Amino acid sequence: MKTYRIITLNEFIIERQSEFPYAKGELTRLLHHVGIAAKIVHKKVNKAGLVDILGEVGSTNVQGESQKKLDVFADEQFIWAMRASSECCGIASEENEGTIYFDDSLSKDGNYIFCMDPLDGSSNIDVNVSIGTIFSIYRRVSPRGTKPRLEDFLQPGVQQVAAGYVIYGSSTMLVYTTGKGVNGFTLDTSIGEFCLSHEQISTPEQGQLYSINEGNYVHFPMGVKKYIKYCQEKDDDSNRPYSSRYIGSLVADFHRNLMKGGIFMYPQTAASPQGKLRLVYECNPIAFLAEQAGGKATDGKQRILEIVPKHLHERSPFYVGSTNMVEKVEEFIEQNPDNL
Ligand code: P6P
Repeated sequence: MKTYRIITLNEFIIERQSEFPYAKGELTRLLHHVGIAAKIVHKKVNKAGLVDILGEVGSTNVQGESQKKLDVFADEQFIWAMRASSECCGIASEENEGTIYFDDSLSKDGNYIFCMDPLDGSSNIDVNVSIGTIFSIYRRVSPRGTKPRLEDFLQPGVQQVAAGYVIYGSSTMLVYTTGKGVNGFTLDTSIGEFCLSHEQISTPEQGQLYSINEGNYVHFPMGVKKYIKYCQEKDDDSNRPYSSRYIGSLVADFHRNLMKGGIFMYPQTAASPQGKLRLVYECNPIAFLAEQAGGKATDGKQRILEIVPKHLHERSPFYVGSTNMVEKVEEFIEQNPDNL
């Protein structure tokens, strides 16, 4: 009888490191340390209701949002892990206005920079809704051994060498890509290892789910309004109406649509004329994963991964998921230009 043996994240990374176009151990160490930080954050998130780690630190992050202790904790853990990897020389994080750089001997020669939203959807922590860490890895473009420059962090998404997310949900999963497909690992707490559970994830080119905050409907571009109505109409192939599914936590909404097929949309609204989601550490990593799984990601007009960021925390309208659905909403947007 064939005995099934689990493949741990570290074993998988080492097995696949020959696919990585740079020095073998570098990516291995980076992703290994992402895994360590994810396990530490998992432990805290899982007990959030039990220990006094809820509630607000009292400070606010660069977005003006009140920081909950878990945001700060997660930010610290991933910064620590990246420093410890000795491969990362700098970090951009949603929780920090400026970039962080490591000038200690261990890390200042690192070839990589790390961009992250350490705990996205944290407003859901208190109500036990899935939340996530989103990350993106680039090779630095400034000279090795010098202080990283803003240009290292404002590269277009096509330059990502790896990207992924951790979803802290009914189970904790790490899902990542290095440009050779998308693989998912589920944390087995009995052995403290992320184990390969979803190999070569491929997202359906057509889905039945659409995800958008319809509370903003009146402010959406006309093309988006028409697409939402299209999703709600019955058609003769009985594909539609689609079901609306919206959690309000990007990683949770995206992960469900990635696995089942669907589209996630966050258009520009009155409150967020450029969209709400951040290009560098939310849209780009999710877009890389979507494309690697056979899906698509645009700002409604252009490929997300080709946008050259101008500012670290800049926002972008975001449409991501099953290719047919993203192309359909782009069609509606093109046919219904807004006289902005
Ligand atoms: P809204 C969470 O705050 C977040 O950044 C994403 O995780 C999520 O997709 C979005 O905002 C939800 O925003 O305006 O619908 O509550």
